[in-house]
Amino acid sequence: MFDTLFIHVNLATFSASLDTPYGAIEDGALAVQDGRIAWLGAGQAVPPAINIVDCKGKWMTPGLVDCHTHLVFGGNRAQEFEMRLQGASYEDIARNGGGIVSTVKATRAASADTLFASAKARLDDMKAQGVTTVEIKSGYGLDLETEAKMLDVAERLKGEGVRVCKTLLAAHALPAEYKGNADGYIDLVCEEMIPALAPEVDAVDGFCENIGFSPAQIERVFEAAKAQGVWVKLHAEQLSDQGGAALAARYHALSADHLEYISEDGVKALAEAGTVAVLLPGAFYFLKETRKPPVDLLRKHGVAMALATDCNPGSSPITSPLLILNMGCTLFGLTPEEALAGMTLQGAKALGLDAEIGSLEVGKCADLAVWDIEHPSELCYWVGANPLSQRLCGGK
Ligand code: DI6
Ligand code: FE
Repeated sequence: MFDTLFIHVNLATFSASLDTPYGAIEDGALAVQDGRIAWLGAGQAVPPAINIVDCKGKWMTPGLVDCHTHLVFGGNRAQEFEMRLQGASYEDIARNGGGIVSTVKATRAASADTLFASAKARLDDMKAQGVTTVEIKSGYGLDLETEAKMLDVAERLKGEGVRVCKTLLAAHALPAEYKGNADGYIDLVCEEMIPALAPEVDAVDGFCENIGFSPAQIERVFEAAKAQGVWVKLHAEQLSDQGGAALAARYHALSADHLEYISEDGVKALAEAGTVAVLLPGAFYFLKETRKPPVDLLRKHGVAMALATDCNPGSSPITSPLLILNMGCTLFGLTPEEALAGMTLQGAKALGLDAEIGSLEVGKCADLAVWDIEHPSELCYWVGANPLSQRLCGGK
């Protein structure tokens, strides 16, 4: 006897073993036992279960995986939004003491409880749209104490019925106290912050950019992460081509993220290393960028593409994974199947969790979303609607 059996449900499995679009099994059933998927198949000979849920023809997908967020931060940057609407650029604002550095001030000043409350509200929005796994980066502390505070808040969010992956993004921006001394700050990151916080995190990230850190500085961060045995990932080629993606690939990064300015050589490097390309159309939209990531090249070289909200106060104040699915299609030209795979299986891969989550397969965690839709493409189609009917994380 299984714990729970979902019947009359169309399954968008995203399983590589099925070659139907979306890995679909129509009018199927899925059984859950001890928090894992224990059985699934077409609807005829279903196994017995204690609890039977008739889904009446709804669709089930893997729970959504948001593999790139900056969910924990103090304050917000609506006033910068006003400035940008009057013509200031994101880079102008960053160079004039606004931008990431202004969120750093607010995050340092905020108590852990305040940070928790605001992050939880954003997380609740995501969960209400089917998210069962979220990655959360630090990076608005830029000192050991505040980076640790952010990661503690992320840890506390694990109590909210969602899987949380924690990423140390100490190399996000240069804090005011290190102005003119970026190498000195990278010393601090490599010698103190990474050794102290590596045991708390799943990965180490950085921002490789003109307004962030150089490839040489990021390489030092990656070496320090490697010494601690932690995975790396990188914000690369968002505003210019710095060769960050190739650098990330050399360190077998889980993912390289943004990639609007990536070259074909960068794409080839990702393909060879098996590094996932995480596309973030929310930031592209919100910053009114015009250069798109080269989706055709990523396809041509067989690079896995994930999609994420990049939820953050400066470039993507977005808590809706469904809106991002739509933007992935309308702005970047993904097919709905690619977009949905990007927020399930490929998102899981970008977190190194694809053996556990991201598709409907026997043995994987029962992280499930049931949607009141007639076809999976609807999840990319509606703007502002929320057809979620049921959400389970680890069978609960
Ligand atoms: N790129 C981004 O889009 C975010 N971080 C990054 O490295 C922006 C973060 C912010 O503006 O607060
Ligand atoms: Fe980001």
